Amino acid sequence: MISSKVVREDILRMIHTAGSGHPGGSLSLVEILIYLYWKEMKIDPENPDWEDRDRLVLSKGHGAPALYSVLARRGYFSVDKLDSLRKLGSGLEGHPHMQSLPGLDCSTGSLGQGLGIAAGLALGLAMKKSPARVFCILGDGELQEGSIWESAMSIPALKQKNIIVVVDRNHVQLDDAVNKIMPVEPLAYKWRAFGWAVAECDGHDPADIERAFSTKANKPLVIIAETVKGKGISFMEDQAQWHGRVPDKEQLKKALGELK
Ligand SMILES: Cc1ncc(C[n+]2csc(CCOP(=O)(O)OP(=O)(O)O)c2C)c(N)n1
Repeated sequence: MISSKVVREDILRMIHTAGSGHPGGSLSLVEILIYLYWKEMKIDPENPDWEDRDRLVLSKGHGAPALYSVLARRGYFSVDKLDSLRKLGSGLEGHPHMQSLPGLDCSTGSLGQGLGIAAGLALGLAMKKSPARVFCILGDGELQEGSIWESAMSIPALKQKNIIVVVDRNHVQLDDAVNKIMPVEPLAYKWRAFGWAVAECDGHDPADIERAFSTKANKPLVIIAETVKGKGISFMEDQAQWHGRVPDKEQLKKALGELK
């Protein structure tokens, strides 16, 4: 299992080298993605197109640097390739493009679409009698998109059980706190009212993440993972200005130093 420190270093270096990208919402995803790719998902990095693999839909596609680091570290492609984030033809697009990189199960970036795609994928897999499950990661600001709630309503209505949603509840969206722009609370209550089983966890504590994923329910499961935007870097934590800002040379040095 890779350490979260390595993935955070990758994210910071990649975005610095690319001169573009989203550090805040990538750093909040680290422990969730590590848990999924090392402990929860049935996958085979040697055979990324295996039909019965579990799928991941990173609906908040701007968190791509975290996903690319985890995929590379898990063996889907060479770690050296991480230097080519956002370079034309590299396959490491600013937002995931599934035709360009092994290990990607879905192209995303336009917020609000991932849960609907995940629902369709899960339905298709169930019709084929595949044991595969679909994991879908949503941002909390993304929950302001109405299309999320259409899917949240249809998934329990269709009795879909091969789908697990994780909300990266970092409380900050593009330019301010979610609570100030359009509050999404009471979040657990809303999902329950739509027919979901809800588990809550500390999204940076691997044991607590594992506990949440082990929730047994006869309904689709949503995990609300409490996280910190910019987690691990003092001057980025909880700061909306680090949603889509690039660390310069000095800031990168300081950030990497903090991780040590
Ligand atoms: C449909 C759509 N509208 C706007 C954007 C631009 N955008 C990118 S990230 C973002 C904020 C998302 O906030 P949140 O879901 O909380 O993500 P996180 O804080 O985890 O990065 C916005 C508005 C987009 N990608 N798609």
